Order: sequence, then structure tokens, then C-alpha cells
Amino acid sequence: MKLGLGLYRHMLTRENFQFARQAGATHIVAHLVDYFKGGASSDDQPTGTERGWGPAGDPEKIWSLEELVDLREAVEAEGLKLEAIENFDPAHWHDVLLDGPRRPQQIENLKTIIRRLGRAGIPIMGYNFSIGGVCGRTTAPYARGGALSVGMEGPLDTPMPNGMVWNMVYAPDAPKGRVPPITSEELWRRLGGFLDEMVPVAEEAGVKLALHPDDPPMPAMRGQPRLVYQPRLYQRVLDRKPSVANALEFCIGTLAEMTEGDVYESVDEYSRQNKLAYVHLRNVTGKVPHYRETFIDDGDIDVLRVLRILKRNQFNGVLVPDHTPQMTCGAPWHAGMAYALGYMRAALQTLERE
Ligand SMILES: [Mn+2]
Repeated sequence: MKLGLGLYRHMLTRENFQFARQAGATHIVAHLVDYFKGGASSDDQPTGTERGWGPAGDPEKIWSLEELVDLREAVEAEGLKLEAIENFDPAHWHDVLLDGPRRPQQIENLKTIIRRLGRAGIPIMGYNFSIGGVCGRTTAPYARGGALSVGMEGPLDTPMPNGMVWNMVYAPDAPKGRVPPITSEELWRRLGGFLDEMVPVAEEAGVKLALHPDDPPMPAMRGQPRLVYQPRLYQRVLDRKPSVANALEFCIGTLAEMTEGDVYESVDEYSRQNKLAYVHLRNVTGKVPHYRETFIDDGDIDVLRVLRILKRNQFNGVLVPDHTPQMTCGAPWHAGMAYALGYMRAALQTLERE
């Protein structure tokens, strides 16, 4: 198992690559979507508002081969490897999620992105097939010592306005109105179509598509169904299109927030199938719709037990701290991440010696 750090777009700098290396990481997971244009404080994971995180990216500008290669080289220049890109930009695939008129063109663009990742030598594309996206969470001093953290204080049923998907705004001038609700079966049909078209391209490009479960894992949010909100639903994704390129961005915190199943059994079941492209690791207390993200040593999950299961099942991919509480100091995000990385590094060294 290898240790990595996830970095938001504005953090993809030499300083942050050095920070990751100094904290013991060997790999980087990079976000190219900018979640912070809506005014969220620039280092925190943003939480939703009525307009979500704000505007999506430029629909006409899909990520170029050159920028992907430049990023990989910048990461490698600091002695690290670029393991994955995390998340498509809603500007590039809103009609894939919504089954809108631009779907055929957007699918072609996503295929182009996957081929470019392959050519750039980036092995994984993480994605979250979700209409509501990461929404309905709150930020408050939930964690130990009053550290700012993320949680959930009940369901969010406010329907999404037109022009919004995945908790971002892709069409600010969309006519007034609400995105019409769909059924769960329709959402699975859309995922199936996406996998049928994308998986063969990913196989050929040598890239793994890795699906994140719904965060928060509720059966519905904002009037829209959600895909993977119980551990067993991950299996449905895998069975829909069996392939080495149809894999999981395995989020242990989200699994622990689910109302069914057992987090250790889920880790065992999916890692035994060798379906984990990479792992998001964090701790949490409670389950949806009332949970709080905690420091990695301080929640419901026995993290060492999780890591032992991964080791036993020979998972040799990358683990990144998912989110972490912000620590009270001049660099709240970095201190939180350094704390999580140090804990994870110690845990991995302990396992290596067992
Ligand atoms: Mn996650």
C-alpha cells in the first residue's frame, strides 16, 4: 500500500508537492475541477449552498494532453507520482448525468479526456456519477478540540434549480424552474450507458475509471435519487460492466456513514475482488443523516483494522486522506493533512513489520 495526498486545483503547486513528500506521501491525486469559484474559503472542502459550490468550468475547454503531461512532470520533479485525476467537470458532462441534448458530444469529450490520461501516463480517473453531487453537508466545530469539520444535520430536500448539477452551476442563465426528479432505475440506466461507452475506451487507454459512492450516502438528495448509498450497491456498479477498467474510488468514510452493512465486511468484499483503484481514508462518527467527520484516530472506524484487511487482500494501490478537520493554526488544512498522513504512515509501517 502506498500513501498519497489529494490536492485541489489551486493547490497543484511545487510547494504542496514538497509538502506531500515531506509528510511521507509518494503519490498525488489531483483535482482539476475548481470548486472554489463560488467563494468558499480556499483550502477547506466546500459545503453546499443553494447555488452549490458556484460556477462549473469552461464547457469548451476540455483538459489538454499538454496540461496533463505538464502536471505529471511537475509532480515527478518533486519525487512523486501522479496516480489519478479526481472528478470530471460538470461543464464537461452535465448532459451525461442529466441525459440532455449535448450528451453525445459530451461522451465523446469524456472519451477524449480518458485517451489523453492514458497518453499522459496517468493511470486512474476518479468520478462521481451523481446528479445532486456532494451537497447538504454543514461545516461546524464538530471535531476534537473544536476543530472545524464537516457533517450532516438532516436531509436536504430542496429541489435543484435548472442549470445546476453535481452541486455546481453549469448554465447560470437557465430558465427558472427545477430539475425534474427521475427514478432510481433511470439513474442506473444512465450509468449503464456511460459504462457501456466509456469502459472499452478506458481499457484501450490503460486507464481505470473509479467510481466514488454518493457523499453523503442518502437514497435521495434534493429530490434526486442517488446511486451508491449502501455498500451492496457498489457490487451492482461492478456487475453492470465487468472489466479491469470498471473500478472503485473506495471511500471508507462514506461507507461508514451508510445505514446498512459493516465497513470491515465491505472493505474485505471489494478488496478481495481486486476492484479498488484507490482508497479515500477518513474517520467519522454517526451515520446519515446525522454524522460528523472526525480526526483519523477519533471516530467509529478502527483504521488499523481496515488497513490490515487491505493488506491481507493484497491491495497495493494508493491511500489518500479524504478530508480532515481543520486545525487551529496558521495553516489549518495543511496541519490537518499532515496529522492524517503521519498517522497513516505510522500505521503502514506498523503493518509492514507485522
Ligand atoms: Mn471520499
